[in-house]
Amino acid sequence: MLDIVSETHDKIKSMEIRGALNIAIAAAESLAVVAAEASGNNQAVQTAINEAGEKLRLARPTAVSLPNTIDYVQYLAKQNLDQDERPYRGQLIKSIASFISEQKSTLPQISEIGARLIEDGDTVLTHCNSQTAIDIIIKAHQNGTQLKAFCTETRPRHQGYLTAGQLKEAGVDVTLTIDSAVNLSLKEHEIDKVFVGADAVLVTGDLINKIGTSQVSLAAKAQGVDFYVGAESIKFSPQSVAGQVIPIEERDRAEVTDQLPPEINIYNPSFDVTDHRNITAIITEVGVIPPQAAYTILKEKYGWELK
Ligand code: RI2
Repeated sequence: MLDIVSETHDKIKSMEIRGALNIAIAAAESLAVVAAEASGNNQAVQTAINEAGEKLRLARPTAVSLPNTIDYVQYLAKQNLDQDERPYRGQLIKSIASFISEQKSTLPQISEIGARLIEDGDTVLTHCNSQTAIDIIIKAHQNGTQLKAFCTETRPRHQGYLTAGQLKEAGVDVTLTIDSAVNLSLKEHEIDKVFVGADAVLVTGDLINKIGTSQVSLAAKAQGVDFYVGAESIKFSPQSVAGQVIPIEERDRAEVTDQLPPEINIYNPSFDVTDHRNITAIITEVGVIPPQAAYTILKEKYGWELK
């Protein structure tokens, strides 16, 4: 196994590389290196891609951008195996490169579309550290929309600190609050809209995202606050069409505390499921859709896989 594959696996697992889109891009980049460096004939290249993909797949279980990327590259590697070696390898590397640039282009497209949902005078709230949600808020600010932002601390890894820093750096008026103050913040600070990212969007339109997202959605629903999800199509789950359940990652107890004796049980789930009925709309690179239309995106983008 090439070093880059083990390194990428370890960086995703330890969350040095994190955020669902970043994970997808990093996996595709390391598979491109495998395609370029594997020795032997086309069959050997395909085997190397398959093995590397299976290793990367184990890094984290919940964000479907990772298996979607691996499945797609493995699908590409299966094509044209009977071609001469040079065109086969060249085409494979080129196709992975165009997949990567397509993924990179989705962020500006979503921020452009999402920013139109923020109006002058709005106060918005975001949870965790989603580049997609952050870019929507920053784009609205750059467009000249007068807005204020709230972000949650996001226990246990405090990824909200990163969000606060990124929004501040972009010149956004940002306030950080503790996770348990979301309900009060929505009311006391007259928050108009919530924007979050996605680790997986299911065929039902339900959302899997950082732990606490579902509670934010419940509070937003109770107070009539719009709840938007920014999600590239790479985060939609074709496996969910077949009824497959996405595992919720549980992480180390030390993320929560190392102050308690080991006989005290700790439950540290990294994600939760937000019911589609609490979601106003999902902002994708192909437009804003109601959560119930998730299957349309899946059919359009994953026809190759759903067949
Ligand atoms: P972007 C993150 O998971 C958060 O749950 C975030 O909302 C989601 O990925 C999407 O992130 P983690 O990797 O792709 O921090 O929008 O566990 O950056």
